[in-house]
Amino acid sequence: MTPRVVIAFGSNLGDRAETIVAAAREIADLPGIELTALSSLHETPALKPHGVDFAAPAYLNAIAIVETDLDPHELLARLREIEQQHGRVREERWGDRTLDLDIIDADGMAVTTDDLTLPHPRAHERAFVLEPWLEVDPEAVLSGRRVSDLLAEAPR
Ligand code: A4P
Ligand code: MG
Repeated sequence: MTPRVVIAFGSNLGDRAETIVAAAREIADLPGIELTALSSLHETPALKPHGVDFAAPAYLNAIAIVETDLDPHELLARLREIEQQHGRVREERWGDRTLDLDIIDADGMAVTTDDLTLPHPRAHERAFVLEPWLEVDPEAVLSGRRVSDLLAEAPR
């Protein structure tokens, strides 16, 4: 079976919905990738390193499920290119952005390198990741825990 990879979208600058929909299409068009599910867009307040910031522009978040044999590092490089095409500028950590594409999980694979950690180290406690994921896969599991249980425990 082809590995299933979970990709998270986040945008809080520009035309957020248009950016996410366009990025999803660009991911679907990548060679060696089949997009099998895309969640709806969830509006969520910006989480900053010091906590939720209601003064910052709100995010739209979404989740895509893809099937691909691409190595996760290779996939990350493709996602970085798509972020760049949508005008992503990297300044402060967790700063406002037109588009953030994170790999949440790649079939449970464990990766710890300088530029890639899998599963995503913060996804398990983020309702803005877990909720859209559950929408497209009610049986989803992250690091051996049911995503529905993780969501029930996640701070709101
Ligand atoms: N990196 C390591 N592992 C991964 C992975 N699994 N997927 C590295 C993607 N990237 C991964 O990311 C920083 C570095 O993480 C990259 O160099 C990559 O090689 P970045 O996209 O440059 O910067 P970032 O996203 O600001 O950093 P970080 O720490 O990954 O942020 P998070 O944890 O992704 O949080 N609030 C709401 N409501 N919705 C959001 O989507 N997102 C963030 C970003 C903060 N607050 C938010 C949201
Ligand atoms: Mg990121």
